[in-house]
Amino acid sequence: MKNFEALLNEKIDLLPESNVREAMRYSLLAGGKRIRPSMLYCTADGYGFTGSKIDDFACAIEMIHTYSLIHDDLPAMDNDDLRRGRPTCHKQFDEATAILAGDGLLTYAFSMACTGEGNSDDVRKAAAILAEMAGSAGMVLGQDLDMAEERGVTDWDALKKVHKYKTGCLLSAPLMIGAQLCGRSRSEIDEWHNIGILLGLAFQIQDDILDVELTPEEFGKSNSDERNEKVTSVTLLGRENAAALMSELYKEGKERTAAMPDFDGTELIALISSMENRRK
Ligand code: GRG
Repeated sequence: MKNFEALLNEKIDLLPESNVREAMRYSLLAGGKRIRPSMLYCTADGYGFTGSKIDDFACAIEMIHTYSLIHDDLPAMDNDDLRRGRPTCHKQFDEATAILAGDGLLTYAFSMACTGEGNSDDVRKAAAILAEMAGSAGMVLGQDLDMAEERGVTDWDALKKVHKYKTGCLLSAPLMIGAQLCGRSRSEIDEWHNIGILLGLAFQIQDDILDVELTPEEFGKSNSDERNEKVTSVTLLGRENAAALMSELYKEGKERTAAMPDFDGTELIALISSMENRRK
């Protein structure tokens, strides 16, 4: 991960010079935590696998994540001003450029996943996993449910479903893709999917807690939940119960990671522990 920032920058450099390219670079290189690519590197490492296809997918996942943040911040969605400690893409550039920057990152991600070293069946299947987890059976569905939730869903089961798709799917993707690139079985990939959904729920609950505990400056993003009168795990369960559930979910995620066959979970479990301790 040491050179990951440089790698992302090099990938952007390969695109033709343009305003939209610089908007893509602006949001991509604004200092995110890089949790999803880290999860992919740790998963591949746990299976003893290296190779440039891991780098391609790591960049692809981070680009898709960044596109989702850019679009989520738009006035038509959460209408936020601050992201990763800086003005959001549409504030720094303009709305049209921010939409295009998101589109550019999303499409470039699939170009990277599908080109470069190797064209094996595992690479094709890994690209299909990425599409499923990011698209309208995954994160996009979650965003749609989230907007419907603003129009009236108020119970915990409905909110859990939002988080499963909106947050969980893009945390499942690196685990599933890592396993797929290592040629693991469908049943193991399904278990990684489940582990990612658990971790996604824990991560989202933590986000809800941090959203009320931290100032926007400390958190690096606008606290728009309250402004948008959003139902969250904290408003539905209370802060203490939410925190207890978060810890339980992280614990289960680590236990199920440790139980994966032929997998050395040391690095991934350490990463999950660092996620659990995050304060931004
Ligand atoms: C617009 C299709 C579309 C989807 C948007 C990602 C998303 C879905 C919305 C962003 C708001 C949100 C609370 C998402 C839940 C996932 C989450 C906590 C994202 C933030 O991820 P971090 O903390 O961010 O990894 P950094 O900036 O560190 O990369």
